[in-house]
Amino acid sequence: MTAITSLRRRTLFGMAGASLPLFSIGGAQAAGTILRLSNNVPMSHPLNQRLSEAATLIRDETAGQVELRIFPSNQLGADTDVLSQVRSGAVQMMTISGLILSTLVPVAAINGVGFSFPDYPTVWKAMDGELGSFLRAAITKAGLIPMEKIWDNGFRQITSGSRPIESPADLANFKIRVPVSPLWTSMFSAFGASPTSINFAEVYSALQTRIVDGQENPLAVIETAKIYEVQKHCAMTNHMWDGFWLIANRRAFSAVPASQRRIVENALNAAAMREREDIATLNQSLEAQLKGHRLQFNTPDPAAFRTKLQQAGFYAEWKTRFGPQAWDLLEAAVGKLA
Ligand code: X2X
Repeated sequence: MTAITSLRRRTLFGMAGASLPLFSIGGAQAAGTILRLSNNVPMSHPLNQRLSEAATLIRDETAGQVELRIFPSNQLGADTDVLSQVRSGAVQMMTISGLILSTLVPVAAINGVGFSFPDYPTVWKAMDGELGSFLRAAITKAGLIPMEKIWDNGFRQITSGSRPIESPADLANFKIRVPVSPLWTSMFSAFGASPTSINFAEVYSALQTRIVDGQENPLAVIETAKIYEVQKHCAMTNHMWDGFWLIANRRAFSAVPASQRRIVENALNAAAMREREDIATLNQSLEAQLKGHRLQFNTPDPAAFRTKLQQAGFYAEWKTRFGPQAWDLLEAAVGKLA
């Protein structure tokens, strides 16, 4: 390929879609696609381990025509900024909590309703079933392409620096970081806490400098992002289940030839299933591991927290905000909530 054709190719690709062309300097290799995928967890998190494997598989199965480039640890920016970039096509893919995605697709926060999911079998039945389909349709309608399988973030636990959280009363005026999402703010306000919205990119330093006293995240995140270095206590509240949707910019993803797109989708969905298993395995050892890092654990009674949310009108409010169709799908999976 001459320099001129490769340049022209670049221009054409640049116009056709936001995905970047691959072209070799002075080589005969035809152009392909680079898909940049951003996420907020460290490389050591199973999500990035499985994404890396998927990237290798995709490269091999497309004979090098599609390169999935993984950017862990918010290297391309904080979640809410990267979401804008994925919408514009400057970044082609990201994994994102449905609750943060709800700033664009309100109903995507519904899996985060406090104490709705009792266990993992219920989570996967709902998210791989009708509720998940409903949510993917809403995401698609907003102009993004969600992969079929949602990745596990996990059941969330509350960590703190000053004192343990044993009951809802301990959350009164507690300065807690929450991700940028109305549902999170609403839920911790209902507990009487003082929530501050902060992107995950800033969480470690916010805890270190005591801008906030605590945060909440699944154990796999607390471990891999070394949150235990800046927190003392961990209350096993399991107050919500949270997952990562893998979304793509529609123009960029549609520009990938259909046969290659199928390879990408299959690899990513299979990787998500393996990542769920990784987290399940890790969940059996993480508490002991984190105790080894001097994090102190306690297990509060979830009933008191749930009652507090009920009394504050949290369920009634969110039932209205999500609408009857979505709420019915959630309740069909988890049972009556309010
Ligand atoms: O921001 C968080 O706390 C994290 C990593 O769990 C999410 O992406 C929601």
